[in-house]
Amino acid sequence: MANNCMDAFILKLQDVNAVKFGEYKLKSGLMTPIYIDLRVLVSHPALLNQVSKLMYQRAQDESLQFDSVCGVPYTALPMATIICSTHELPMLIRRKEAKDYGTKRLVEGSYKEGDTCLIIEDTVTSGSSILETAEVLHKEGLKVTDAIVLMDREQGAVDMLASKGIRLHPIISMFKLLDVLKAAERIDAHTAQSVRKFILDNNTFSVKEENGNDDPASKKQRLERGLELSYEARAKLPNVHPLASKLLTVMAEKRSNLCLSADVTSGEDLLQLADALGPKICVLKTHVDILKDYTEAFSQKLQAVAEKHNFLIFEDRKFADIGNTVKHQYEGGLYRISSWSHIVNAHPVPGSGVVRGLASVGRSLGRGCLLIAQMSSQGSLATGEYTEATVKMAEEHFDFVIGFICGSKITKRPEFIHMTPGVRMQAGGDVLGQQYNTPEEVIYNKGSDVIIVGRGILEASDRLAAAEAYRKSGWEAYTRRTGTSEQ
Ligand code: S5P
Repeated sequence: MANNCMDAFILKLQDVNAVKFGEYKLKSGLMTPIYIDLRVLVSHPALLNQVSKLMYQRAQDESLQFDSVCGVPYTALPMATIICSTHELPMLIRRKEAKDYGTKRLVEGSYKEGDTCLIIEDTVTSGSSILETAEVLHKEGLKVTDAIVLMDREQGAVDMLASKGIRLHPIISMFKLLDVLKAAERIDAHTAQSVRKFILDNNTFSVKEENGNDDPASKKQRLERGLELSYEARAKLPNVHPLASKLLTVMAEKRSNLCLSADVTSGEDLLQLADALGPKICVLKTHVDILKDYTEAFSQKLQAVAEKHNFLIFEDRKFADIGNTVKHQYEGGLYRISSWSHIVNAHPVPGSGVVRGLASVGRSLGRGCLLIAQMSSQGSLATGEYTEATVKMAEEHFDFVIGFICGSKITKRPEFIHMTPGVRMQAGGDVLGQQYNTPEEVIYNKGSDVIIVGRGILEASDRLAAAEAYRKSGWEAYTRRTGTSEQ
């Protein structure tokens, strides 16, 4: 939906009193300065139709696969009904209590074990109502991978449900709602600010549970940025790609979010570097086409060093052609990249064919791809809508895309890994347009996951000491950001 249509829709919700400001009690007992009451929508059929249309559209946009739809009782029941009736989809009804006569079923409708059910909800705070419904469906042998909600109060539901293996797709978020109402002068700046503060101060998802630490000082900062799961917790998410899971596990085990950009020009130098610095890194990044003496024996030795030191190999090939061409470039030629590199990257500029071409070679080998969503170089064209479209492309190909090359965190989805180049202890740049940020800035402030460091280490007189300094700096920024403690 275009932005102005969405804005008009939000204003209509307020017109029918579905958004109220004042002092209201939430299901949890907590008092809130804003209350979303979508029960009134049954009295406004045109609006109810519009909600159902938005929800179905979202399912289409996300290419969600499901066998049936279930609305969380009661407010979302008519929404699910309209979606299912309009598109002739099977619906399930979850009873709140089993009848004490007849079949005593908790879920009405026909289904078979292993079917996937899409959950529809009107508003979420913590996500507990969706979880309750999902648990009832699970007991019946159904799978729940996704839920669509009209209004997300942004108080922890996305992260809580993600930790349970359910992706939540909100149509409107609290902050968006506040922005629209304020821009239309329906609320004043003070009200918008006090609601924002309330939301940030009242995140319902316990960080303690996930990370074993609940330091309130850093908690506020984490909440402001969107809650953070530890690398270990992310490695265990049900929808995480096996290679991303492996990388997150390596990072946690080695206490390293450092990727060495091994930009040297001889194979022998590269192998020595990999062996010497291997213990400090989670990924070793190569540009195989700058080696003057590449041989297949080199790639075999590199794989042996990677196994010895437990790091992943990332060939920074930056594929950028049509699917059929990149398929050959990835699989064949002199380098046969797919045979030795765990990770490759691609520019999304050709459209999704580039990912599909690479995936046709790499998926069955368990390889993964990073999409280049932003670049560190001055004047890069990869910004704004291009970056947003890149995230969407990644979401559509999450069976092969494991994350992004980017300057900062660009998606809240914890399954994706953000890797950032242009990192040096001293911010600045080079004469050819490279721009540098510090590890602290990239990991702590910009919320990225992995620092990619080349010359910061390669030009140091003691490369091992430099690698350790970058590892330590990146790791400390991560532990501070997530509230996990450095032991
Ligand atoms: O936007 C980017 C993307 C990449 S992958 N900017 C980059 O600098 N890179 C790569 O990261 C670049 O090709 C080089 O290998 C490394 C940065 O090297 P450094 O020496 O400037 O740290």
